[in-house]
Amino acid sequence: AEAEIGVIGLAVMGANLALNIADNGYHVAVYNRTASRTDAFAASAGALSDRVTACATLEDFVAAIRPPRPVIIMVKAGEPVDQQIAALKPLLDANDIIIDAGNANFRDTMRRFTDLEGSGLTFIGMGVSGGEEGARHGPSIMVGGAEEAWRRVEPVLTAISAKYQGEPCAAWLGENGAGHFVKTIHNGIEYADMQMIAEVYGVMRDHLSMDAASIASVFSAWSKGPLDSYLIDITAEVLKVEDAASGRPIVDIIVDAAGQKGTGRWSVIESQMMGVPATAIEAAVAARSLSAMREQRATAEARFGIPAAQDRRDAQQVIGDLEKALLAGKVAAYAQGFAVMAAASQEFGWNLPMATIARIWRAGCIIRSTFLDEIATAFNENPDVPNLALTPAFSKIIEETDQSLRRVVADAALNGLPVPALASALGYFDTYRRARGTANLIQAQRDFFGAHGFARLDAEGEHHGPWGG
Ligand code: NBP
Repeated sequence: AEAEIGVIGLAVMGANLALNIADNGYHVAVYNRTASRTDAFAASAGALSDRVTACATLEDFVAAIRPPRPVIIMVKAGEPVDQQIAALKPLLDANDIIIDAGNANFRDTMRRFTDLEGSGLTFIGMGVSGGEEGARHGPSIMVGGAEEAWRRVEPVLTAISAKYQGEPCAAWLGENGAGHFVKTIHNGIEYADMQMIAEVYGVMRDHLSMDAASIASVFSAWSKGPLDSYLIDITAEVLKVEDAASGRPIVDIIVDAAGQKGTGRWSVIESQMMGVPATAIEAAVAARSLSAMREQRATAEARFGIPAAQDRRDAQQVIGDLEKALLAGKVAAYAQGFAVMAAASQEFGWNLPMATIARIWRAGCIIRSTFLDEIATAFNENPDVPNLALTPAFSKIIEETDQSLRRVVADAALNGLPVPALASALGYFDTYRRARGTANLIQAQRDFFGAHGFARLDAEGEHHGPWGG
């Protein structure tokens, strides 16, 4: 047994993670349910073959790893993970560590922790972000489990992780489901980021009548400013790509129906369960669902048409506003995502380190950006702030972008351009910043029909109204 670690599952993510591990000087054993995939992987390992032991059976795989064995499972999330754990369990020894590195629902991770209790085996639920490229050259790694177990795998995980100015983007975030929960919220924020980018693209395409190449130039310019991020970079890049067959921009040929695998939805469900609004993520998830209803949308357009265009403001002014609106929308989405994590930290007793989370998202993952460096600094300086928007740095961004967000949402409303995530960000800020809201009326209604009672501004205790009296 010479391997120091094992990887099960050699589809895109597992294969690249295994190569990354070998690249960092570790000897890795690999196994995949379907042997042909294992063979293909072994054949592709090239110069790294010396440090790869490809195994045809799970027994050979376990035997190839030096105990106590760290075993990374990188298979399709859900049932396959349970099946893989069940198959592994009888073959492993006490102190071996099973690491589920897929996109697990953290509630499944919590259940797996409970199921493995008393088995002598150690479990880690690990969120990995960065797609294929990240897995191969450095992902962001979010770890949940016993801190002692993390210490044992820390060297290899930090070695393979992305680095932000030399700092590894891998960290232990808390017990049991903490890592997978944080990965879920990462993906929820990713949904919001992508949706808001798509919304400003829509304004440029449908309101300013810009072609893909011109829109690409705008995103390229933005990537040198405060919006500098991986998602803005790839947006500029994809907008420039032409379809070989038609010579048209490929985005103009791609069907406008987005897929989703569940992490965005889980973010929304968990935030709702804890009563913490994540409106930008909700809007993004709903927008993907609406995007999938293509036939209905076509029917509705035929029935209602699109509102007539209003007088247009100067295009450069609109573009300037779009940049700032996107920044404002980002502040809302991240403030909401971090608030959801703060609530979950309380609820599940994780003590999530907010600044560390922002730090390990600065490189490797899909939402990597300079913005996250500012978030890390803000949480470092204000560890107990209830909302990112209230930190001095982010209050300032809101002040500087507020009017632009208003103009973008107002223009969009008058022109019938859908900007649900940006509009939700504005609604969130405007609700959050108003000390006297309108829920007094809701409380009156609730008391009227259900005798739910209300608090008074001028007296202690619970009161009822003189309804119908
Ligand atoms: P997939 O999610 O497409 O899963 C394919 C892998 O799962 C194959 O190795 C397959 O083996 C294995 N598998 C299946 Br399906 N059922 C199995 C079972 N019952 N027992 C054992 N193995 C089984 O692979 P992926 O795209 O590499 O993603 C892996 C994980 O990483 C997922 O949880 C995913 O959500 C997560 N993730 C993906 C990305 C990304 O960009 N793709 C990013 C971050 C996280 P087979 O070859 O025998 O069919």
